[in-house]
Amino acid sequence: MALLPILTAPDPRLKKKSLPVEKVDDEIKQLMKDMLETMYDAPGIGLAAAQVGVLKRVLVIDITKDEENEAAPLCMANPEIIWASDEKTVYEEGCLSVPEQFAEVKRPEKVKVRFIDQENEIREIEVDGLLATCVQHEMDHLEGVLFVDHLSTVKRGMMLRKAKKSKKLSM
Ligand code: K1U
Ligand code: ZN
Repeated sequence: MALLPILTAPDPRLKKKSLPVEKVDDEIKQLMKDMLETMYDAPGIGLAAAQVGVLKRVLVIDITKDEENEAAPLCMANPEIIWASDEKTVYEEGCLSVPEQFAEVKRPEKVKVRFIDQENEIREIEVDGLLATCVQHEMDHLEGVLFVDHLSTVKRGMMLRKAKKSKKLSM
């Protein structure tokens, strides 16, 4: 397994659209494992392949793991939202690619997602709450969209400047 370097804004690769994978073969399975290790180490609750410079439609999520709870990872290739609720919810989101910045984003409360899992099986799940928010946040990365792109131009600019500064200070 390997820890992968996480790209931070304004890296141009974060603005690119990722390409579908043909199937979940050994290479994609290994990528999913490395992404999970990288996400747990960060720590974070989600990670899209674009954030580690791989422009493939792959993401991993685990909203459960902490000192008390066991890991319950979700690995998805080619995820598609096939239904979204009209009801919206607001969560304070963060992003490993926009360090130390948080903002409220409004998104559908529930979504149904179709994806290929780590065993190359097609699956459909309905998710809500934080998991639904996280799936949508990670799927945005596959389109080259960051959570700050949901904010006003002024707020986005301010957060990206602060993220750049905080990265410089941590180096
Ligand atoms: O960069 C990412 O895409 C991961 C991001 C996912 C996310 C967070 C909040 C709302 C929507 C999507 C993160 O994991 S940021 C870090 C974070 O939220 C966290 C870190 C440690 C423990 C708990 C949460
Ligand atoms: Zn993110």
